[in-house]
Amino acid sequence: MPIALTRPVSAAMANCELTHLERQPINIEIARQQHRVYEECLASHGYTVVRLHGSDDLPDSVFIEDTAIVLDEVAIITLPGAVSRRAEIHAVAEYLAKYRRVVSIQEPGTLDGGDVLRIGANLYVGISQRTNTSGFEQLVHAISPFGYSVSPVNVRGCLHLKSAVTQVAEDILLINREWLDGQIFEPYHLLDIHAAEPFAANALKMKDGAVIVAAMYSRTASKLQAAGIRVVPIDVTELAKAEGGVTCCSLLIDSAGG
Ligand code: CIR
Repeated sequence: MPIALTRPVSAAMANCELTHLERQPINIEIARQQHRVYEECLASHGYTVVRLHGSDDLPDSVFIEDTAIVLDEVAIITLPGAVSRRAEIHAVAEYLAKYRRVVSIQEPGTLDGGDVLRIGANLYVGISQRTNTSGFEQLVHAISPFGYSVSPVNVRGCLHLKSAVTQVAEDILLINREWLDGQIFEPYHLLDIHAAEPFAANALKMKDGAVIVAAMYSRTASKLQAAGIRVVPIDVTELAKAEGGVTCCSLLIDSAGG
């Protein structure tokens, strides 16, 4: 059974990193409730949800996606671009080391999991404010022996590559072309977000093909539905105030072994 690794909302989430948003009050109880619904959704779509322990010292620790890239052959532990987030990696590394060989990104490299879009054996890596070329090169070195192709993509105006593009069906990517040059993705069918919903490109495709989207982006959700995609809208308003999307609250792992 596939695993969804999660981490609870920190009591300190109000002190989260923010890059493109103004700080707004976050209701931690509502954030926790939204996160629980998100976990329940993953469970009802076939994932075993494994919740690591929380940390009130790590405001952004709920955004576990940024701490690792898990492939069948190896797990890459990232070095998050935001210094305040670096201590998040330890609990994740400890868990993943039970199931995978673990390789860690080292300074001067930085890499956030939100910058890594995997489509089968192709990995696209956002070069962003959080991920630098050394982090990219270390990732290439760690995984190309296993037959993965790894391509850099410059992103601008958003936090991560997956703020701008995610996979929503086998051959369909949901994209905001304002935030990257979409040319590299042209072999896929590209579905543009609704222009009034720039943050809507972050969607999470589950194993059964259903796609979690943020409920507030209903116009983009309608476009997905019109393309034949099964959409599961979830309220994530409080997590979004911390600049989090729906991919970043879990690490989806095909199987514990492998
Ligand atoms: C940060 O700025 O690092 C957090 N406040 C939000 C991280 C969101 N991560 C993601 O989309 N992969």
